[in-house]
Parts: sequence; C-alpha cells; structure tokens
Amino acid sequence: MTTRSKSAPKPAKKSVKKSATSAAAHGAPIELHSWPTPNGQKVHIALEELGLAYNVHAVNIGKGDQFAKDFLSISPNNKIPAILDPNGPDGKPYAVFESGAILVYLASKTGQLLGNTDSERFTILQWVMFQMGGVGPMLGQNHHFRIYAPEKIQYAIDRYTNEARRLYGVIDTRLAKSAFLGGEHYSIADIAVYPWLVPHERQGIDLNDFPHLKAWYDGIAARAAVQRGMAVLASERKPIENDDKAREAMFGATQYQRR
Ligand SMILES: N[C@@H](CCC(=O)N[C@@H](CS)C(=O)NCC(=O)O)C(=O)O
Repeated sequence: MTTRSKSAPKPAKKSVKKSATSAAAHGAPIELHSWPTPNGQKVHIALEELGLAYNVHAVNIGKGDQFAKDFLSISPNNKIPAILDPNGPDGKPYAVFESGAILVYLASKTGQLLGNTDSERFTILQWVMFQMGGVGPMLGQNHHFRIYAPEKIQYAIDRYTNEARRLYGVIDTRLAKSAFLGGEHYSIADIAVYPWLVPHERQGIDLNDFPHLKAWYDGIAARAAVQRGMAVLASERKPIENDDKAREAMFGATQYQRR
C-alpha cells in the first residue's frame, strides 16, 4: 500500500518527529493522514505525548481529499484521521482508521497512556467509548446546527446544545472525584475528549459552569505535547461557513455518493 495518497499527496508540513529512542524502538515513522479538527487533533496529541516519529499528510476535507481512492483504501468511511504504521503487528505495515481505534492502537504499541492494570485499562476504555459514542457525535451535531446549517432550526439547536451541556455535566461530575477521566493517570481518555471541548464557546457552553472540568481542561491545555499536537496543520484550516465548495464536499451530494 502506498503511503502517498492522491488525497494527501504532499504533506502540507512534513515533519519527522521525536526522540531517537522512540523512533528506534518503534521503527520507521508512522504516516499520519489528518486534518486539524477534533478527531484529528486527538491523534496529533497522542503521537506527541508518546514521542513517536511521524510524517504528516494533510487531507483537506473542505477540498474533498477524503474521497480519493488511496485515502479510502486506509479510511473506508472517508473521514480523517487514519494512520499507516510501517512497523505494525508482526513487523508488517498496518493501517488504522477511527480515531478511538488509533488511540488504542498507539497506546498499546507503546505500552503507555492506557493504565497500568486491567481495571485501569477498562475504565479508560469506557471513557474513550463515551467520547466516541457521545461527546464526538453530539458536539459535532451541535456545531453543525449552530454554525453550518444554512437555516437556523431552533429545535435542533436546542436539542444539541442541551445534549452538549448534559455531557459537559457528566464530565464535570466524573472529574469531581477523579483527577483524570480514566482514573488517577492521564490517558488516551483525556486525549480523546479534550479537543472536542476546545471550541466550547461555539457550542454555547461556558466552562465556568463546570469547575472540575475547567481545572482539568486548563491542566491538559498547559501540557507541551498537547500544544504541539494542537498546532499540527493548524495554519492550514480555514473557516468553511461561507465556502460553498467545502460545504458541498462535506454536506452535499459529493458526501453522499456511493463509493
Ligand atoms: N468516528 C470518526 C469520525 C471522524 C470524522 O468525523 N472526521 C471528520 C472530521 S472531524 C471528517 O473527516 N469529515 C469529512 C467528511 O465527513 O467528509 C473518528 O473518530 O475517527
């Protein structure tokens, strides 16, 4: 499988990162195909936290790069992020799509950010699933109806803003009794949730209403690896609200073609 897809042929920024120790321990750089949206940022942060070497390939989802054949061969749901690890299981190349699966893969590969015991690991996985099944889809719909929908449908805006606020409350309650989402250690659960909360103002949420969440959020935001992860491809992304081509690719006929 080629690591250079039509969808992401030229890395906007090609960076081979990180420590020689890590690179030597885990082989050739991971090929990251991504875009700086929350689902991509989760993986950018994890790669930085884990000190893995990686090359970045921009998949501009506003331009329709996600529909290119080569990209679909590693990400069949036409969504970023996806990775190709040249040194996967049994030393063979291995591709992974779905950000939650990528986080679990990277944490398992390195033996980090996934707790130290079975019970820690299963608790972390529960919170990763909570992000994948709840926080991501609901906050995504919230963004859609608050910001991208061409007509303002009050029912949809209320429904998803209320649901977002409810989820922020669940996180706040959890963090009232636990330093991190997965327990006492920072883990891929925190990495999964954090980027989704960064655009909280656009979601109609005031973080001051959630003091435990806010303290945790500020702590995560201050981490150097998180800042590096959030910076990956950041300068490439432009607002799409008034970009008809981007809206067509993401929400129009192009999106719904059978592939
Ligand atoms: N469940 C997927 C969702 C990925 C996803 O929705 N990615 C968006 C950007 S955040 C995307 O690639 N959208 C392009 C499209 O829908 O065509 C994951 O977590 O990886």
